[in-house]
Order: sequence, then C-alpha cells, then structure tokens
Amino acid sequence: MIDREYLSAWPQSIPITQPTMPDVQDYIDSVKDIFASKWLTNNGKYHRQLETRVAEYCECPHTSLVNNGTMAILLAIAALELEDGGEIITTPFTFAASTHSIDWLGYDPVFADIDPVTGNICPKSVKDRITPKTRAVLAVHVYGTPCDHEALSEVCSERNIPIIYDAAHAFGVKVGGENIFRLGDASSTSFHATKLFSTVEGGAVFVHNAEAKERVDKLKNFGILNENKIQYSGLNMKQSEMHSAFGLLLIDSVNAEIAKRAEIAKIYAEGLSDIDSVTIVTKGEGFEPNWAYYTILIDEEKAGIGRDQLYDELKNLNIFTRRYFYPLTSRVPKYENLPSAAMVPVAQQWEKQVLCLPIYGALEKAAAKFIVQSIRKIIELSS
Ligand code: T4K
Repeated sequence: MIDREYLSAWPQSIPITQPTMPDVQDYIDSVKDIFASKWLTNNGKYHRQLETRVAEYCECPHTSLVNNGTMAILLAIAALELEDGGEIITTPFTFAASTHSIDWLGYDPVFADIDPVTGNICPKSVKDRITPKTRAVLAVHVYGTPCDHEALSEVCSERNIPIIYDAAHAFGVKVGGENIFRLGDASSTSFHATKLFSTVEGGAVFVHNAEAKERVDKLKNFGILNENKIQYSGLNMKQSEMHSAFGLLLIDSVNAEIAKRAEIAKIYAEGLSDIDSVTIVTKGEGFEPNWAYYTILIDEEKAGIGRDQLYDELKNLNIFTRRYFYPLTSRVPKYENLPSAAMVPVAQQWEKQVLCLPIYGALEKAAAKFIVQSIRKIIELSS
C-alpha cells in the first residue's frame, strides 16, 4: 500500500468514457415526429437517412445498420456465405462479443497470438494456425489501431481465406487516406453508448458489393424476401427509429469529438511517455486515429506496482480506468481447453499489463492532467 498522504481524489468520478449526447430538445423533436408518423422500426425514415449518412461518412456505399455491434459481427461473417462448420482464426485479446459470434454461428474459434506492439492479431501466428478446416479469419482493430492488413491479406489470399474485421472500435479511422471499413472482405462496427459515435445501442455492417448488402439486409429481417418467400435463415437485427434518430443528431459531430479526444491523447502522451515502466500502446502513428481508447501497459518490475494495484489506487482517486481486455476470451470455460488457448503468450502478458485511461470529448483537460500526475506520483511512491 502506498502512502496516500500526497494524493487527494478528484472531486467527481472520472469514468472511462461518457457518451456524446445530442441536444435533448432536438431529440424530443425527432421523437415527436416519430410518434406522429407511427412508424417505429423496420427500415423507417430515420433508419434510411442514418444508413445513408453513415455510408457517406465511411465512404462505404454498401452499409447496413443493425441493432448492435455483436449482431454486426454475426452478419459480417454470415454475409460471406462460408462453408458450414470448421474453424475461424481469431484473437483472444478482444471483447467477448468477437469470439462468441464465431461460436454462435457454429464455427470453432482458433486463437492466434497478438502483435507485441499493437495488440492486434499477429499475421505470422495466423499463418501457423491455418488448417484445411479454416473458413475465415476474424481480426479485430483493437482500440481502433488498424491490423497489419497487408500481412494478413498476404497470409490469407494464398489460400483464399476471407478476412472479416471486427471494427467495433474503429469508426472514423482512416488508413492510407481510406476509411478502415473498406479493408478485408467485410467489417462490422458498434454504435454502443460507450463508442465514439453512438445510437445508444447499434452497429453497422460494411460489405463490398450490392449483392452482399442485399443479403445482409434480408438476414437482419428474418431472411424475408417478400410476402410470399422467406429466403434465408435470418434473425431480427434491425435498428429502431428511436435509435437511428439519436445517431442522426450526432453524425455531424464525429470529427469534432475526435479532435477533442486528440487533445486529451496529447496530454497523456506528453505526460507519460518518459516513464520507463509505462508503454503507450495507442500512439496513433501511421494512420488517422479516432482516439476511441487510450491504452498503456504497466511493467510491474520497473514500476514497483502492478497493473491491478495501480487500477485500485486510481479508483481511490476517483479515476475509473478499465482493463480492456482482461480476461482474455480464451479463458471463457467453453474455450479454455482448446489447444490454441494455451498458445497465446503475448496476449497472456498483455492481459496482466493493460490499462485503458479515461478518454472522451467532454473530459476536462485539467482532469486528464490530474490523471497523468496521479499515475506519475503513484509510480514514484511505489519504486
Ligand atoms: N467487438 C468489440 C471489439 C467490442 O469491444 C464490442 C463492444 C463489441 C464487438 C460488441 O459491440 P456491442 O454489441 O456492445 O455494440 C463496454 C460496452 O458495453 C461494449 O459495447 C464495448 N465493446 C466494451 C469494450 O465496453 P463494459 O462492460 O465495459 O461497459 P460498462 O457498462 O461498464 O460501461 C463503461 C463505462 O461507460 C461506464 O463505467 C460509464 C460509461 N457509460 C456506460 C454506459 C452504458 C456511460 O456513461 N453511459 C452509458 O450508458 O462494456
């Protein structure tokens, strides 16, 4: 336990994130309009408008809105019409939704290890996991940092293995000047309240041709083709008018939100980069970042304090960090005995060291500076 005499808590709780909210009166006006129309869901006016706006923003003409980011992963995989059964190679360093989507679709997840710099799936490890049963790779752009898509494409294209990107964290990110959702064979994203851009609950699927988009549109509506025919085994994954209306009021402010977060990221980078026990993961270099997350790794030996203790000490100061992604999804009982669950040493190292710091546009700069000072002081007092 460190001597806390030198530290006093921030007066209010600082959460890991906070949703961007539209003007409440504007939202009430939209809701009144929806009430008057009595059209609440099933590809309504607000849904169609938001889908168009998201497609434009993401430069992806074949975009389909859905009710959350988890269903978006299911649909992105289903859109590719893979052979039934078999394996999908993925990362254990992600939110449970990624691995569970593979399982719910009846494929076996096979874990590849992560890159020690970005935390994203390692292409070399993917190559080592490919078998005749491999149907696809589900990669995740963790924290919005792009995967090494060139290396992944090289590994996969040799054997015609499609790549699906779970891009839940990556709304607004650009790689080589292009929107990140254009990578791979299909991408999914999340518009959950905790995300950079939100529809309260929601998400989207990005495919690359009109035929695949049509299939996704059917699959999210029970597979219904028309009043006389149900074409596919689909489910209900539609976004309601209330959710779309919320998103429509926020889509124009996405870039401003990213710019505000960049200022917070700068404060963290300036304040933490010289601490030798701290590694900054989310540097935002080599691509246009969205600053969805700000993530560091703590080296316990050098810091004199472990990640979990630091997490607790910060909590005592009203700073609520998160350990995304601890525990690894390979530790879920259903997957923990898979041979590949024991073959991810880098991910197992990261799960012990990772800490995500609060970042959102409304976070006061003074609060971000307080977080930096607190981390510095706690490490100083611990070593
Ligand atoms: N793929 C990846 C890689 C993902 O990270 C996720 C979701 C998905 C797929 C699936 O997308 P969705 O199906 O969820 O659309 C949160 C989010 O619930 C989850 O969406 C997100 N990833 C994950 C990384 O984080 P929790 O359990 O950490 O959320 P929670 O409720 O503890 O909220 C975190 C903090 O956010 C709170 O302490 C305060 C703030 N907050 C939260 C909510 C819900 C608010 O201020 N207002 C709110 O309404 O999972």
